[in-house]
Amino acid sequence: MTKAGRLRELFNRPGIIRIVGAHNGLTAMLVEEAGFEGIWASSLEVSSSHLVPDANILTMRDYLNTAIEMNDAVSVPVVVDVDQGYGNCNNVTRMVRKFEAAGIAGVVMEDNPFPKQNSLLERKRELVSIEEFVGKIIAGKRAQQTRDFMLFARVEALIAGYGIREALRRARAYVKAGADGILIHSKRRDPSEVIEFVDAWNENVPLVIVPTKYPSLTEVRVKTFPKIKMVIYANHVIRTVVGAVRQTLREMSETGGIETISPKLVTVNQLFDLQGTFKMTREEEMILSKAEEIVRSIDAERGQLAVLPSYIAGADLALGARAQTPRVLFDG
Ligand code: SPV
Ligand code: MG
Repeated sequence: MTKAGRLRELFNRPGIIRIVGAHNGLTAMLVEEAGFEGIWASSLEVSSSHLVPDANILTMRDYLNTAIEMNDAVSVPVVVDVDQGYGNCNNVTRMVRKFEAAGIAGVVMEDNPFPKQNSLLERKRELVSIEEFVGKIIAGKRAQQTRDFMLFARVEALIAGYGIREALRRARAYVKAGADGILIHSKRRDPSEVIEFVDAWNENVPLVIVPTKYPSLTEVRVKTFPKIKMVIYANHVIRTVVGAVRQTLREMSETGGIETISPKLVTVNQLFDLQGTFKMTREEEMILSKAEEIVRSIDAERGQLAVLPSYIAGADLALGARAQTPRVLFDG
């Protein structure tokens, strides 16, 4: 099954889907390891990891490359935050083709103008017209090649201060245009406006929320609103990374060395394991012994002095230290 198929399946089964923001292969893998259902390729996480503002400074290609790295690292679906689609409807067409072809399960596109600014930033903002964004959704849905790929429309009307009525008006238009789900975003410190929106929602399309600013809406409470199907924990990994790295570096500097910090850290062997080093070595040895077996059988058939052909000698070098020099085999 494709990852888009898996995401669809998650939407069709009971319960909420929890996806967590990550910014590279390692952090995506850690999210899966912790048991979450998917990865949020967050523009805030990815731009922070490049140390540039979350304001379309990175390009679609930067986000695509990072999403591919994350997708390769996990078996769960990756949902990519594609900002406003990196331009107009023509950019959206290409964006959907590229992310879908890369095996990404779905994308979330927001009705912000280009360049965007992060939704949690306290700044005055205007959204694009409903017509423009509806056109972008139509373009995105027309561009997808498979049935399962999901395109979510993200409504920024509450963030922009346009109010619930406008948020609902936009969301309904986006559903008509073909959106597979609606992300209703809010930066209020209490969930009341999101709950008001959810209560008024009567379309047969699931809702998605990002409770960064209203963490009191825990999963136990979310489950009492069946229209909310997916929760995004958007930026908690990169915030953890910054805090943890700072703490380690402070201790190393203050204690004048690594003696106190070393026992508290993940071991180098654990890193090797996470990287797949041991698995790689086992495979390498298996391949080498198969290669040796082939050569032995050929030599046995010929029953004569044989020199390893140069392509096998080359393979030996590529495979590492076990056979660095061409060997002369004497059989019988
Ligand atoms: C992100 O994680 O990049 C998001 C969510 O878009 S927010 O930062 O809340 O806008
Ligand atoms: Mg974002």
